Amino acid sequence: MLELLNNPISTCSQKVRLTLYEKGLAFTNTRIDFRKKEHLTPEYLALNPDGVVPTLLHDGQPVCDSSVIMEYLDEVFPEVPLSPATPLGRAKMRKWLRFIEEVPTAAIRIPSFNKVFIRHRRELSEADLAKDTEARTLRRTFYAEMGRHGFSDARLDEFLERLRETVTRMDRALDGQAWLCGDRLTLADFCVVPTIDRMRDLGLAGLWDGLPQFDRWWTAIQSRPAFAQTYAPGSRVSDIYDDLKEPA
Ligand SMILES: N[C@@H](CCC(=O)N[C@@H](CS)C(=O)NCC(=O)O)C(=O)O
Repeated sequence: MLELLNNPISTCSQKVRLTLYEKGLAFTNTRIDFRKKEHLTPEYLALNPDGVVPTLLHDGQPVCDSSVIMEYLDEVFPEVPLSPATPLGRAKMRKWLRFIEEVPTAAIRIPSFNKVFIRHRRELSEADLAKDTEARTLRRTFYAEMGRHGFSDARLDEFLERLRETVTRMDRALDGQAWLCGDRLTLADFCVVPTIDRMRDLGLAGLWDGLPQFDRWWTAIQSRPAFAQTYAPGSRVSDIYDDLKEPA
């Protein structure tokens, strides 16, 4: 029995949903509500001490961290494999996973918070703002730097540069092969999809202008049924915040 504690618009949750759907695994999709701070309750923290989503419950046992969950699912349910067949191939995939976690996954948070999530902090009193920062077990420094007004333009530029570096690196890797790790779709491809989708949702698709191999990959991955299932209505920030919708 699989249950995914997650949130529709969370990019880390989307990585795991892509994996579950691609592998055709049945699971209970349980929503954790950020506005109600359900990820910071003692019950949730007992499962995931970092106070972040997603958490997978497999027969009641928690598995945390989205990339770990992806690898766990691929190991426990090997039908529809999403890892290369050889140790060297898997090492290369894990290199992509670590790069994606360290660089683009961290970088996309800055434009996401500046453009979208900061609005919820602007409304808070000084005392509540301090309390909100203090409650973030894993990310107090990040929230403190963001404050009530968001990250500085210099910080934003630094992180947009990292996103551009990511798509450029992907474009080079995809020259002559269908997917990031060769001819087989792997967890590495799914790991980066939510960052790319969020970039587009925030109006940052211009960052991959002039990258034809990347464009081909992006078209191919969006045509997978797992992509449509993962991005059901309500899964993008533009589904929720009217000012982010594209003009009709
Ligand atoms: N390394 C963790 C990070 C998870 C993470 O940062 N989740 C975000 C949503 S994508 C979250 O729960 N944020 C809650 C918060 O900032 O309070 C993973 O990959 O699962």
